[in-house]
Amino acid sequence: MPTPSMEDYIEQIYLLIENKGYARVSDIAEALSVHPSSVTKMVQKLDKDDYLVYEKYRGLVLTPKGNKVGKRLVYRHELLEQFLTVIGVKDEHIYEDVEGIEHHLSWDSIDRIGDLVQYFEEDKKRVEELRFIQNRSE
Ligand SMILES: [Mn+2]
Repeated sequence: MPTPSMEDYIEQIYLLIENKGYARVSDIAEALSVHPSSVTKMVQKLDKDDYLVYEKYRGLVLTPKGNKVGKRLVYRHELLEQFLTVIGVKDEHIYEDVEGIEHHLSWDSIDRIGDLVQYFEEDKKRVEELRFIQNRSE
């Protein structure tokens, strides 16, 4: 199991490769607001644990294991953003709150939150009912 910090790196590397086609140490450092030397250290660890390989000309490439984990982590992040949005959390809090909780929930909780998001998405009246309660108690 990757640690929370490893998860942050795998998630960002996956996103960079998906959006730009490659992930450079400098891009990862910028995305995570850390020093490039920390990135190099973590990349070595992730290489050792078989999440990625460092190839001389292509740079960082996720292994099938790294790719699978990265996809799951990005899904989890997006699901939690949807969840906070549907329950009415203000946009300005969403990203930071997701970053704060995403590593600390079991996949059981993630899947149950997924059920709840689906419950609200299947019938928009349910969202309106929730907003009604929220406005009433304000
Ligand atoms: Mn995240």
